[in-house]
Amino acid sequence: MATYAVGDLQGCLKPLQCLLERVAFDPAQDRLWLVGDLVNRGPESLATLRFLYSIRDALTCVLGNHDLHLLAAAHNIERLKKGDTLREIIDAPDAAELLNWLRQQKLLHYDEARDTALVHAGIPPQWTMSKALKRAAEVEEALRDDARLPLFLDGMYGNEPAKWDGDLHGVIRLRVITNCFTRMRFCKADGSLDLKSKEGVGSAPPGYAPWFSYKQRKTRGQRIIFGHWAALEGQCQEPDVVALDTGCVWGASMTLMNIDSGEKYSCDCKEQA
Ligand SMILES: [Mn+2]
Repeated sequence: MATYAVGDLQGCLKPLQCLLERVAFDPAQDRLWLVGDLVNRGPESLATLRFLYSIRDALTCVLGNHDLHLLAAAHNIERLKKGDTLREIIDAPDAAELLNWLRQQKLLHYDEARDTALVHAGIPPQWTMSKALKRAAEVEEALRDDARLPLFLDGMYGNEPAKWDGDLHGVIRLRVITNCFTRMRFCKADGSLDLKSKEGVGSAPPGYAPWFSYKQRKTRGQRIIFGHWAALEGQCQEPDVVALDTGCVWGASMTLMNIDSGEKYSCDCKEQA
């Protein structure tokens, strides 16, 4: 029995299957952790989601910004954008089943035995792991609640407020939490987010730095596996922070890691470009 983590899929099913074959993944025995952004932009969003659903008992999955965008579009809260490949999911006969599974997934997973977290974008420097888990649970509860889900999805969009404040409440509070876990790349030492820059570490706006780089980061020493930031090309200088998005949907590669040995595997995604 082995446990693997894989980077952003974004509807690229063939590279995922290539990786699972490479390690002879057995869904009856092995486990697969997913960093989120399971769908969108890539060629096979519906087939990817159906495949994941078929092996759901073997998965540990956190949600990314594209997964939340899918839920919002399916609830007619947000329109699909140019380049989105989500229509086939929304129109599928099994959409309700797939989306109902999707919204049960977490924003942050923490494996205590391995002292390892799984998150789409990251954990802001000012939150301890236990604070972060409590914040994530607030959004996870809203996602699972039929009455609260549309309100959350409707209030989720926006870059402001940029800074977390424990006194925030309602959908604004959930929006800041969601932005931290699913969209963050650069932030200030106090956790204020910049949600515009998407390039590599060198493109930090003045006063900002990658969320993982702060010396006083409260999760320092704990392992964090994340995706979302393709421009890092899987490189992160922090010893316990593992960047797994290697830009498959942009024609680069998809990366799988055995989370206990640290061994990495990659499959080419050229045909996706
Ligand atoms: Mn993302």
